[in-house]
Amino acid sequence: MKVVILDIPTTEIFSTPEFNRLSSEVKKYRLHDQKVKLEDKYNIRFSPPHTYNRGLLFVAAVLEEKGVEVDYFNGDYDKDFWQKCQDKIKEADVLMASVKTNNYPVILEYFVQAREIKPGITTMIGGSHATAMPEQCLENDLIDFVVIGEGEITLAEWLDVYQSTGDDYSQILGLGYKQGKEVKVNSLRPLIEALDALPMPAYHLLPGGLKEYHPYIDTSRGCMYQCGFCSGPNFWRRKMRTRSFANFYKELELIKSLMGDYNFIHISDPMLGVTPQQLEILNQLKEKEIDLYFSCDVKANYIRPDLIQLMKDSGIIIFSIGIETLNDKALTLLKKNCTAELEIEACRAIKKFDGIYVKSYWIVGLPGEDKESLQYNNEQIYNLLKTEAVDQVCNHILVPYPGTEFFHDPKQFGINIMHDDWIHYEGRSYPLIYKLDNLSGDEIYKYFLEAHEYELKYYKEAYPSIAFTDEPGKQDQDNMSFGKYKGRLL
Ligand code: B12
Ligand code: SF4
Repeated sequence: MKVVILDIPTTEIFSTPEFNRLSSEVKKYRLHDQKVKLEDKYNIRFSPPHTYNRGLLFVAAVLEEKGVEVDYFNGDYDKDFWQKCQDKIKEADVLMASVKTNNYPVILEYFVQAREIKPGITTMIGGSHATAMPEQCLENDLIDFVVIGEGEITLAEWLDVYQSTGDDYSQILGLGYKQGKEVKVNSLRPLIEALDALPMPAYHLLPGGLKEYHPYIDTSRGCMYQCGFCSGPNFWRRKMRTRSFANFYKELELIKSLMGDYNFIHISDPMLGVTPQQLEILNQLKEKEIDLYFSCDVKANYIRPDLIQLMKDSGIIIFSIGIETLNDKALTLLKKNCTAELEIEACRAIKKFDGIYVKSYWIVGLPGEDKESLQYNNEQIYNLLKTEAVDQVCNHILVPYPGTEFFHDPKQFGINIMHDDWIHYEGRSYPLIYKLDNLSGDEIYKYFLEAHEYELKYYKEAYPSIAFTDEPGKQDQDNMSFGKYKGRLL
């Protein structure tokens, strides 16, 4: 049996010339800032920025374990992947992809073409969007199977039925399928407890090898929080499971052996340093001389000096923290369990440690905001950079993703969603797909752009002697546009 996997992480961002100019300029300063504060200090060697979907590499590993021949194509690394993949599609039995909301239309576009190349090819999707909207996905003729939530065991069970003479999928938990024209969605599968029993991600399938991508690893799966903008809680049901150190370290050594001369890895747990097993992993990692540096995500709610010390001793030098907003009313509506004061205290506590770099993530246009609070956030962005409470700010516009209360019960939050044209469900796209009762989409976008102006104001003061001469906007357009999408299905 043959399977083709399409990994298409990058999709079109419908931006404006103002945004392209600002973000391109900001990006250059950020890179410079990172070079001065990190790369030169630690001799960090970052890998190329290509990205891959780690979930799909688990999927591929399960298929290979079951003796399936897998061809994997990565649209971010290889812009000609579609040319190369067509012959493989002709020979394949099944076509698989992972679906986040805004790459869904792009994936459908490829599925249309795949069915022209090989009529009747079986299709299967999984991922955040497929998990949040299984029925809606299956109503599309292009989708035969949907895997809801974690994929490994569901996929293995599905394969047994698919390869047998029978076609009874009704007993496979976590699977959506069609019986004739009727859409069927089975009950949810319990989360996988034995993470150590999972295969290692199939890194050997990455075109060009792992050294061509920014690598990441996790110590756990899941998250206990329920931030209103995140579909993670719907996916992971607010439970966390952690790997053993031995299993984590085995993957870390594998990654290191594949990443060439680069020495920086992102630890992608939604939150690191909360479970006792995660602390054990960090404690053991700090004893190893693996000569790697890491970035990770933390939350203000649980960060404290002894944990920061432990993380630093384990090689973590970039901490990303989701501030989102400094408006307590909006933070309450978000169910962040955190106040603006705590967010800032956490940043300052991390920055007290010498040589640590703090990235802060912000969301513009949350319910509970008004013009004054958005203006205040932007002024504070400048102040926090200036007083070195944070080193970097990354702004996104709110996207009410399927799987969140903001999407399924928007009125309760004063959110008005305009359409479900998924390609626009991206935190930098314009025009916005929603407005608030008290703020139009254009008003929110104005504050989003101004946030970049405040960031630039700081950088220009911090690095007055730097002049960037490249054509503004060009670099960003190259990075962001994924020109294959034609939108003919919308
Ligand atoms: C780590 C993370 C990242 C990492 C890595 C992302 C990646 N490439 O996978 C980084 C930082 C790069 C990232 C970036 C982005 N992310 Co992110 N990210 C997460 C986070 C915190 C955890 C996801 C994770 O690693 N899961 C573990 C892996 C193993 O699970 P998985 O990838 O889902 O795969 C499993 C199943 O889904 C299933 N599966 C998936 N696909 C398929 C396909 C088949 C055929 C089968 C059988 C099974 C299957 O099996 C896999 C193995 O169990 C979640 C939030 C959360 N708490 O879940 C957000 C989340 C997934 N991200 C999100 C978004 C929007 C983004 C960005 C678009 C943000 C942006 N504007 O740039 C980018 C897109 C990046 C990209 N190029 O794909 C959203 C997706 C929402 C949605 N409905 O689309 C989430 C849910 C957060 C949110 N805001 O709600 N992200
Ligand atoms: S944003 Fe992060 S902390 Fe909040 S629910 Fe999602 S994964 Fe968890």
